[in-house]
Amino acid sequence: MTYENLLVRIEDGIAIVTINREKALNALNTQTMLELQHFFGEAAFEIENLKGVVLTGAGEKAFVAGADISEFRDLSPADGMAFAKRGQDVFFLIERFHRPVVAAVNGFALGGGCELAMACHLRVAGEKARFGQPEVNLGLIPGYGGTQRLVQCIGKSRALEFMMTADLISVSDASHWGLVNRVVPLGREVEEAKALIEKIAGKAPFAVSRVIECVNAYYDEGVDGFWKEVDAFGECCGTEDFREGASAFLEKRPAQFTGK
Ligand code: CO8
Repeated sequence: MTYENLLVRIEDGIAIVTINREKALNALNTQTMLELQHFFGEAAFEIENLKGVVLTGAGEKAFVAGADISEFRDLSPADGMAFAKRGQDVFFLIERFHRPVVAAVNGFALGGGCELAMACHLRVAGEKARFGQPEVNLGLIPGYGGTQRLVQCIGKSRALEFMMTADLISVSDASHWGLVNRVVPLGREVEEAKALIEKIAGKAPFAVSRVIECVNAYYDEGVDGFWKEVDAFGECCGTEDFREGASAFLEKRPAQFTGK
């Protein structure tokens, strides 16, 4: 698939994916969602020795200012459901991706943009980033998983206030509330996100993928996360990287993980 709205480059084994619709503040239109679906569902699996993905927005103003409002003025209830479901499915691909996905939030992360950042495993935000779920201003609610992931990220009380008031919050509040992992100087978002992925890439990749899976299991209805952990722990014990990690510790040397 040739991308119109995503720029993808690989640096040191890390995919930097930039949503490139600067004039519309990187709003998520249908084409962009299809491209994200293709990248996280197919293309990323073809990148050899991928350490992780940094997701960011083009320009200095916005990470993503939401779903593209021009596309949904005339949605019927059935269309709205289909729109929301399709978006949620794309974001699940990100949340369940086997390598770390870090949002480098370089400006406004509003509506679907805030939801996209929350679907990533980690969030690194620049000092001028602003977060908001302003859908009630449009007569809507978040539709890409925001009502659920916000509660997971910041708790029910703050999530309700955030969504019902539609207030935009500063990066310091977002950090205080636990919505972002790191606040970094303006312009450093991508580099710091890459540094975080580099750090994780020094660990055993299979174990990291199982951490992601088990943490996600906590939120999966009908899944016993404790059992999932037992299962994944056993799987890790069957890897060469486990032998290497334990041997390296006992031999007082750095571990050399191979991903096997
Ligand atoms: N969709 C489409 N275009 C947008 C969007 C958007 N979300 N945000 C900004 N733009 C466009 C503007 O229309 C403008 O275009 P143009 O230059 O052609 O007029 C351009 O980007 C620049 O924007 P502004 O002139 O408004 O820039 P300002 O600096 O004055 O304001 C803001 C910046 C505060 C970010 C302002 O643009 C804004 O409030 N944007 C909308 C934010 C918003 O409401 N986001 C939520 C959208 S709804 C959503 O995300 C729901 C997700 C779930 C959907 C489920 C399926 C239905």
